[in-house]
Amino acid sequence: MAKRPVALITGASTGFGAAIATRLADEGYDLILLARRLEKLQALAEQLPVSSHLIACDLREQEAVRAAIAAIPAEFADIDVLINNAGLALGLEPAHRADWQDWQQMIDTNCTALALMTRLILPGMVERQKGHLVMMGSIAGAYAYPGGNAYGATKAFVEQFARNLRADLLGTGIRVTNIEPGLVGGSEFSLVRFKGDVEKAATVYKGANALQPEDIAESVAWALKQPKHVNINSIEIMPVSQAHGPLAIHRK
Ligand code: 8X3
Repeated sequence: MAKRPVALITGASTGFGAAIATRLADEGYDLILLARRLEKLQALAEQLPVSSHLIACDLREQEAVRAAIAAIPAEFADIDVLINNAGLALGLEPAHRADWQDWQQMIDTNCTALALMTRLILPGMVERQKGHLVMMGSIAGAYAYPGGNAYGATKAFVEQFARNLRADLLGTGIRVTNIEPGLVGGSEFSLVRFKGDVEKAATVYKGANALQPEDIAESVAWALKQPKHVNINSIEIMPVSQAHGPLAIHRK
């Protein structure tokens, strides 16, 4: 029997990550699921009808990440797809009032950890001359909004990193796609952003008919299943209820 392709998904325990895991299991992938919370990963893996290897670690602990990647069992080691999904937004304060620790954590997770995962997984893909890197960007990487400050900047890093990877990987057959979602409910995104304030988080989605994590998983699955000569550079996706705003002008 042909070996099933392997996808490694970061931030796999909830939200986009869990939806992508579920969708890729349907698409015939075996899975490496990485997140901080082992119980959540176990609960997810139990529901999926595929082989999975679980990695419980904090992506900001670089030595632990390196060790976990080096210890991936042989049957999962030839990774076909890396879904760099883990990331977070913290706070919506204007830059001069923002919490420095929040900025640090977003940069460490959204930029540094994403770059480290890419750097660790890429050599094997290049050796095998195949693979697909999927980055979880955001519309916040392209469009400014009040309070988006460091979060949007981390996603701009992701967008340009994906473009530059394509430049480096030309001729290798490896594909790179940046997914750029707008408003998506049904995940812990706003709960994390507002530090557990359930009411504030719910307000973000009220009456908006926001996208759901399954919509993002659908975009990922579509990009992955394009013919091998097709690279989807980016997918910007919003709910119908969301649109770009006008540029702001302050008048006296
Ligand atoms: C999530 C989209 O608009 O909340 O990355 O920044 S937004």
